[in-house]
Parts: sequence; C-alpha cells; structure tokens
Amino acid sequence: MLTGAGISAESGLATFRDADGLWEGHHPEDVATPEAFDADPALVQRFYDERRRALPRVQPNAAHRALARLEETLGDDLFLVTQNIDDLHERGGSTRVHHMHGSLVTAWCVACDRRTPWSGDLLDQPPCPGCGTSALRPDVVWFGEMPYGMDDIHRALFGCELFVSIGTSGVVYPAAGFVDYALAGGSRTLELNLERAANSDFHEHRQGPASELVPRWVDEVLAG
Ligand code: BJW
Repeated sequence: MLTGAGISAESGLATFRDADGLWEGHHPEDVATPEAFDADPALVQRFYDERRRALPRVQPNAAHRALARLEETLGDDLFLVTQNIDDLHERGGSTRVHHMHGSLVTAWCVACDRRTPWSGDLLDQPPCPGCGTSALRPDVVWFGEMPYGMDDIHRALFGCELFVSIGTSGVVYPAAGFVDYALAGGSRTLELNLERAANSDFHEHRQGPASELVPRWVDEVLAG
C-alpha cells in the first residue's frame, strides 16, 4: 500500500502539484533539493517550519482511520509506505508506517547523523541534542537523495497479493515505479485517486476523494 499527498488533502494539507498546491508558491528545485538548502538554508527551513507548525492544526481523516482499522486486522500483512512527511497516519492509529520521504516530526543532524523527535522550528539553528552543533536539517528526502527503506519496500512489494496506490500523482520516482514492480511480481493493482495518476497501468481505478473511497474499500476487504 502506497499513499501520497492526496490522502491528507481533506485534512487540510496542500498537495504538491494540484492547483493551490505547495509548489504553487515555490519552485520544487528552490526548496526540495540539497542544492537549494546549500544555497538558501533559511528559505528551505522556513518552508518546512511552516509545514511542521501546521500539523497540530490538522486532524487525520476517514481515510487515515480506515487504514488503521485495516492494520488492526491484517497486522504485518499490511505494509503501509507513505511518501508523506506528515504524521496523520500515526495519529489516525496506524503503528507500522514506512515514511520513504522522511518525516516532519524528526530533525536530522548532518554532523552526528542522529535523528531527534522535533516539534519546533529549525530556522533559528537550534543545537543538536546529540552533539551540540547547529547542523540540523529537516529529516526529509529531497530530489537526488535516496528514499528511506528501499530494501524493505522492494521485499514487501514483489509478490504481494494486492498493491494499492492512494492519492499520489505517480510522477516522482522511485514511488511512481512501484506499480510496475508489483505487476512484475504478479500482484493485482488498484488505484484510489481523485484523478487518474500519470503511471496508470493499474488493473483497477476508483475515482473520488480518499475520505470516501478508502473506508468503502476497507469495508469490502474486511467483509471478505
Ligand atoms: C486526491 C485528493 C483527495 C488530491 N483524495 N486523491 C526519471 C526516472 C526515474 C527517476 C528520475 C527520473 N528523473 C528524475 C528522477 C529522480 C527524481 C524524480 O522522480 N523526479 C521526477 C520529478 C521526474 N527522484 C528522486 O530524486 C528520488 N530519489 C531517487 O530517485 O533516488 C535514487 C537515486 C539517488 C541518488 C542517485 C541516484 C539515484 C527522491 C524523490 C524525493 C521526492 N521528495 C518530495 C519532497 C519530500 C519532502 C516534502 O514533502 O517536502 O516528496 S517531492 C514531493 O513529491 C514529495 C512527495 O512525497 C512527492 C510525490 O507527490 P505526491 O504525493 O504524488 O503529491 P502530488 O501533489 O504530486 O499528487 C497529489 C495526488 O493526490 C494527485 O494525484 C491528486 O489527484 C490526488 N488527490 N486530492 C484522493 N481528496
């Protein structure tokens, strides 16, 4: 199971590429690359500080909660990987979430490589609780960087019974290639999205808002 920004849209978090999305006010290459961070760390820290500050103001929606219900029944048989850096899956009740693009609620010290739970700003260059240097950056994966946990993800994907993609545009790799990887392993594939994604080789598409599609689909699965 792969989720993207669309699953959090109805909670009030902007997607990236939709009209009024996060990129509307920013060029991706100005805020989501290591080069951008080197060139203008304050701009990049502000972009992520604002998004971190927004988290307490939003709540998980019915789609997040439905996936938590599914996990209660399936346990380790559900492998949930999200591209989202928000914490709405966890706050919706999911306990086994793989954040392949990192997380807003941890900070990464590039000096000592320690990751620390974080809820405040990073713009003012706070010291790392581990080594005391001011080398904290958002613990997120930018373009050109290696997403987290790829070995585990590939192991879970290949040969899985069903691969479900929820609310992602299918333009950012490697996540956009997961459907092909699952298909190569013989899996059935399903897309739940407001609009068909760019990588639309799924066996089945259901079109609509995640807060409606996901609970309905989870009910079907749980009913057997
Ligand atoms: C709803 C809804 C509702 C709305 N209900 N649905 C060619 C081939 C392969 C790779 C590349 C390539 N060219 C370049 C690359 C590499 C690059 C890449 O993919 N670039 C593309 C732009 C072409 N990828 C990388 O660099 C990745 N690393 C990598 O490949 O490492 C390998 C490597 C490394 C080094 C050397 C050599 C190899 C890293 C990618 C990191 C992406 N990072 C970001 C930022 C993370 C931090 C942050 O959040 O700021 O991740 S970019 C941004 O896009 C973010 C997202 O997770 C990601 C995906 O976005 P998502 O979730 O799909 O959102 P949207 O807005 O695009 O779509 C929203 C969807 O929701 C839409 O479909 C709507 O319809 C839907 N929706 N409302 C249901 N209510």
